[in-house]
Amino acid sequence: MISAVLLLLIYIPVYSLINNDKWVFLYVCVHRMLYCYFSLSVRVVVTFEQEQETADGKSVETVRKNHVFHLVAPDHLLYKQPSIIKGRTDVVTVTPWLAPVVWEGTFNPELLDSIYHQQNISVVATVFAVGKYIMFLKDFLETAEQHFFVGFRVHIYVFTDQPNEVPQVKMAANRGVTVRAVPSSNRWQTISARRMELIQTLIEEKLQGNTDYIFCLDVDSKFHGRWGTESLSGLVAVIHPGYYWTTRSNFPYERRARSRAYIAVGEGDFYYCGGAFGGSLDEVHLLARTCRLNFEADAAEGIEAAWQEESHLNRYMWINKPSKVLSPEYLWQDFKSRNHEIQIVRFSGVVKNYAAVRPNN
Ligand code: UD2
Repeated sequence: MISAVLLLLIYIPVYSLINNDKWVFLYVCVHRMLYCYFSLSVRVVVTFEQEQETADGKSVETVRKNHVFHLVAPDHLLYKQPSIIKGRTDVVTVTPWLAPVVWEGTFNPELLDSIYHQQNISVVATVFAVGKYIMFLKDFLETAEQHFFVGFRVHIYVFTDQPNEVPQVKMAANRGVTVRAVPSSNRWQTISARRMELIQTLIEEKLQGNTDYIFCLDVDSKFHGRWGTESLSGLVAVIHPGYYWTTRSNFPYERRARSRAYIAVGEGDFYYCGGAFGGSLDEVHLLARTCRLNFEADAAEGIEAAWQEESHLNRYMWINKPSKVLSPEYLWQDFKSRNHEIQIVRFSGVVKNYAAVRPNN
C-alpha cells in the first residue's frame, strides 16, 4: 500500500512537469513534505514484536509493544553536573545486559521528576490484604502517601476479603484508593499465587488505556524513603535482600525440571522478589499472564513451585531480562541489619509472626 502511494507520488510530479501543470506539481510537493514530517515525528516511538511462549509451551503469541525512549527535560533546568568517572564504586550499577541497577547516588531525583512531570504519567500500585494481612494495610497506605511517587497521579488497588475493614487514609488530590473484593482462602500459598491472575484481570478490565506504569507490592511492608520516577522502565525487577551476597547455586529457584518455573543449577542472574515488581502496563500484563498460565499448567499436573509465583517470576525474568533492576533498597526486611552498601531503605517488609498471620503454615 505504502509503496503504491510512493510510486504515485513520484509518477504524478514527473507527469505534471512534462505536461507543465504547476498546480498538480505544487499539490504533490505539499503532500510529500507532510509525509516526511509525520514519518520523522513517529520515530521516537519504536515498535517491535516479541514472541512469547504460553503455558502449554506450544502456542506462540505475538505481542506488540511501544517503548518510548524519548526523555524530554525542561529547558534551563539547573542541576549537579553528571560525571562518568566519579560516582558509586562500592556497588555494580549495570547488569551484563546493560540495564541500570538503581542505587542511592546513581540518579538525580529532581531531573527525573521534571522529565516525567512533563509526561503527566499515571502510576498504579496493587496490594493484597487477605485474612489477617489486613492489619498491615494502614501503615502501607499511609507511608505510600508519604514516599511513593509523591506529586504524581497515583492510584492504589487494594484486593481484600474484608472491604469494610479497609482504613480511610487521607490522600492528596491526584491520588486515590479502590477496593476490590476477593475470596478468602485457607491456604496462604493460594492467596499469594492468585495475585498474578488478579493483576492480569485488573489490567484488562480497568487499566488498559488509562495507566502508564504499575507496581505490585507486598502489604506487610512500609515505605521509609523515596520510591519514585527513578524506578520507571519497561520491565522492573527488585533484587531480593536475602540473596544478593550469595552464589546462584544457593538461590531458592524451583529446581524440579517438570515445573515450568524450573531454573537449572548454574543458570539464573539474580534472585528477584515476588513482593515487588512492576513496569509499563504492557510488560506487567505479559508477565502476569505468563506466570499465571504457567502456574495453572503446573497445578494441573499436581506441582506447586517452591515459592509459588515468586518462582515463576524468577523464571520469567531469566528469559525476559528486566530493563531496570532495583537494588535491595527497594525491598529490605526489617529484621535484617543494614549492610554498608544500603545507604537508604526505601521499602521494607515488617517483622511478622508467620504462625499468627497466615491461615496455615
Ligand atoms: C515472600 C515474598 C512474597 C511471596 C512469598 C511466596 C518478598 C519479600 N516476599 O514473602 O512476595 O513471593 O514469599 O509466596 O519477596 N497475603 C495475604 N494474606 C495471606 C497471605 C499472603 O494477603 O494470608 C499476601 C500479602 O499481600 C503478602 C503477600 O501475599 O504481603 C505475600 O505473602 P507473605 O508475606 O506471607 O510471604 P513472605 O513474607 O514469605
